Amino acid sequence: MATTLTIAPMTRVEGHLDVEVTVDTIGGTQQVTDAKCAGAMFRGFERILTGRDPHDAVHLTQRICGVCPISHGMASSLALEGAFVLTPAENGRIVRNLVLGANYIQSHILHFYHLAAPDYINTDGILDMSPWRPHMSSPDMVTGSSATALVGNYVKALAMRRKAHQMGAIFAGHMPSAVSFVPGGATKPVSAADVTAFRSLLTELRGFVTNVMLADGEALLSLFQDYTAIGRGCGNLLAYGVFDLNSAGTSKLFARGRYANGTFGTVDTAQIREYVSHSWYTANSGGRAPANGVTEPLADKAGAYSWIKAPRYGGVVHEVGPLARMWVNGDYRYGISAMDRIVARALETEKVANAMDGWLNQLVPGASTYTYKATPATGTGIGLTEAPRGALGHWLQIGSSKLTQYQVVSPTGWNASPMDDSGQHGAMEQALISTPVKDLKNPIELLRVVHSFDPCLSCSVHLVRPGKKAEICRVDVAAGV
Ligand code: NFE
Ligand code: MG
Repeated sequence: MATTLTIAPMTRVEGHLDVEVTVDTIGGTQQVTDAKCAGAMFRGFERILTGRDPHDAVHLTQRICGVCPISHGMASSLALEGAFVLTPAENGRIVRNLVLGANYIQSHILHFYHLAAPDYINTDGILDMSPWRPHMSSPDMVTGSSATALVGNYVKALAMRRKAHQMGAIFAGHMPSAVSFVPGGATKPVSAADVTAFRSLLTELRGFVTNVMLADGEALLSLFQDYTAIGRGCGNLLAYGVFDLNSAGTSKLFARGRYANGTFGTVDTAQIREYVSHSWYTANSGGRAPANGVTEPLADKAGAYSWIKAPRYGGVVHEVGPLARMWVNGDYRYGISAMDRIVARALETEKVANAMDGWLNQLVPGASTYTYKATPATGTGIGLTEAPRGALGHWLQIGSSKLTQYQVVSPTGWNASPMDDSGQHGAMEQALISTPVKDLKNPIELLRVVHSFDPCLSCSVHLVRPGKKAEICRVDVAAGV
């Protein structure tokens, strides 16, 4: 008999995510047979931006999210540089990469220790307190001295994240949102003392990532091998690429590319459309390329269940994120699964942190950090980058020197999207479907699969749905649905 499980809202994600799955027994295995992921909050940033001075976009879009603001600052800077026809100064390009790298390190440590690891640790008898209570438990969880060690690293990771923020703030002026980012580079002058201070924090963080986080990641991988076969999803991967290694953007630390139906391919942004048949937006908002996107909310729309639109590439569902980046770039090709996402993210942290040390050597203290150009009367720009959670794009148009159009397609929009007009489930929904669920009262498998994507709902729907009461960590088990 089919059972419906609702987790509303899902905890240990950024923002408001509701997950509803149907569980049934097929071939003797109790498993998920249908899944719906719903972004439960509308925010309207795209609408806020129109009519503004284009420079405002760098700062307003960073307020979309406190976890990945730097990526939004980077995407809007790149989009404005396209519209202004402006190439960033070398120092500015490097400074922005260093600040974004600091944000990657902070965000990936946050995901590994504070959002994902608790799904694998049983702290009974170790920590009977918040945030460890209430919690789901299962017999496969790490216990005893191994759990104590992981909890110790969880606490150390809090201090490491603070240091990553301090490091980024040296060139950002402020974290988590950067005040120094501008079209043309970054306004913070570079001094030799800045480079020394940054390197000192980076060296400490690199030690933690390599010696502690990667070791804990390897331990989880060996203990939870079954999760290399769980949560595969659509199997298609998309990366815009990130960390420009030259000011023309033709060389990147992570390449732009795609992997679909087992074949590698290039990325043509003309292939991207957002669909809304299952999202709370008007029909006029659907089937559009982001350059001409429309965001008209329509609460209570029949058949809709999310504030997230459904972005598709050539009509095909794609997953984005660290695994997609590492896969496309050739750094990680072991598999696509819940555990592969976690391991690829940890390995990516080390790769980015190591590259940052080299970028520090390329800074020229005292040299210009940005190139100024007056706002044009008209222009069009696309800013493609990678947030920690995956491919991020900003599309903008300028008319009469004001923003006339602004659209954001965020990583969690790709991963946590609802069904599209063809009825295809989003990447995370597909990853949930066929996930085994051993204990209906403790469906920990669902948390592990969802958390492997590191979803962020603040980024993906840019009013709380009236009449829908938020509840904390509720699991409804309604039989017979
Ligand atoms: Ni709010 Fe974000 C990242 C972006 S996820 S965390 O990383 O953009 O959609
Ligand atoms: Mg959008």
